[in-house]
Amino acid sequence: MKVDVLLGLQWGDEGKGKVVDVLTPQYDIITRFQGGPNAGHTLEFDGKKFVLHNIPSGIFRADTINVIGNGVVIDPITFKKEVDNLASKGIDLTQNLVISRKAHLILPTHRILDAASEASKGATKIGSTLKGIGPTYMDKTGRNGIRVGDLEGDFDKKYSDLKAKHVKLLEQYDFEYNIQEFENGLAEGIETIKKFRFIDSEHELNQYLCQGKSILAEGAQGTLLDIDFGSYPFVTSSNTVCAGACIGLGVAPSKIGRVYGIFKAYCTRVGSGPFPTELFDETGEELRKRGNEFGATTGRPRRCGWLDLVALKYSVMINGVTDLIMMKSDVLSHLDTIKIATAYKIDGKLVDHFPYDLSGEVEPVYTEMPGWKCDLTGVRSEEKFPAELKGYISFLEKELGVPITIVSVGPDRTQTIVRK
Ligand code: 2SA
Ligand code: MG
Repeated sequence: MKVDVLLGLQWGDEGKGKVVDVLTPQYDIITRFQGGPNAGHTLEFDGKKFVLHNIPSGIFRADTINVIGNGVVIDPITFKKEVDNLASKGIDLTQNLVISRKAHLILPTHRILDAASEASKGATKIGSTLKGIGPTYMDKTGRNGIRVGDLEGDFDKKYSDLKAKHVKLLEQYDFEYNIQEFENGLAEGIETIKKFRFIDSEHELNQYLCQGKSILAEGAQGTLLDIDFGSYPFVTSSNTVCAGACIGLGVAPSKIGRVYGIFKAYCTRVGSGPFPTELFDETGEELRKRGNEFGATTGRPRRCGWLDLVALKYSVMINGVTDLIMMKSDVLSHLDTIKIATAYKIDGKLVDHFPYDLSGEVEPVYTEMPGWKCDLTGVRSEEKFPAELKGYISFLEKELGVPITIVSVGPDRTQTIVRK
């Protein structure tokens, strides 16, 4: 058996949570391999809406095992909130969620450092979710981090040592903070994490494969936020691309099977950084309203724009996407014409590859396609697709060289059309 990977091809919020939920019945194990509570994966079914941050989206099916892999970072305080919130809705996680001992812990002082760093950058801030992601991964690569496995050992000593280091680091910033406020709930959070089984996830996952069990790796954020390949420095601090699944789970590249690449029929970005096809007019505002484009973790309004094929082709290449999944087609239903960027003009030159530097004047070159001008939310089969939507799909498939196997026409599980 192989590990299938599902990931976002844009700047996050492509609808990964919904698709994992739809695909879950095909898999025995769902696992997260990077990121942490900066993610916001929204799932809707039976008239209810759930937002997951640290917990894999397979948690709603009782017979699915959910694994938080070694590449993930966990904040005990927000983790407890997430667990309690799900428990209040009748979902007991203790039986089907396990956590890698090698996953790193986000400490209160990581969140303070995140906030202090962002405040010090002023207009050039990253627009981070302030969840402490950057400083935690810095400690991981700087070989100072504290891992889930340390909760079984001398966590207290390690915590006070690292906290003292962080307090020293914070002296360089002109930033006021109350450490007690940030530490509120830490002890309870740690107790909650300890209720779960800690595992050596690389061994367990490889064993599952040998036993013929199927695994789906659920990406967070998106390819264009990848620390290596995204629009650096306006990126997150982990490898969000397919290769990140190998590192964040301990599975070999030869064990990767299908790669599901999810994209929205348009494009959004939350936080700072370049976004060539961003719309600053009413069309953008309308997309935000119709698509309910607000951060699932921070509530921040997402920036909206046209689909960017230059970026999407790059993402398909980096991830080796085998199946494309197009989300939120229904959000474009009001438009007479839909634009798709097929190249950029930079310094008067036509560029058709995703460039090193996106920070200057990048003018998208658009192709226009006719809109479908009809409500798609009730459509349940491909035969009922309007001709213009079929045209949009075939244009993208031709350009990207990969089939679009699923089209989503609304947030509910049932609004998902698998193409033959
Ligand atoms: P961080 O917090 O250090 O990872 O932020 C660095 C950049 O990565 C962006 N980022 C995200 N972009 C889209 N969606 C994300 N998750 C939440 C959601 C975001 C929210 O699902 O809506 O609620 O605001 C996410 N997480 C990180 C971030 O905006 C920075 O540009
Ligand atoms: Mg999200």
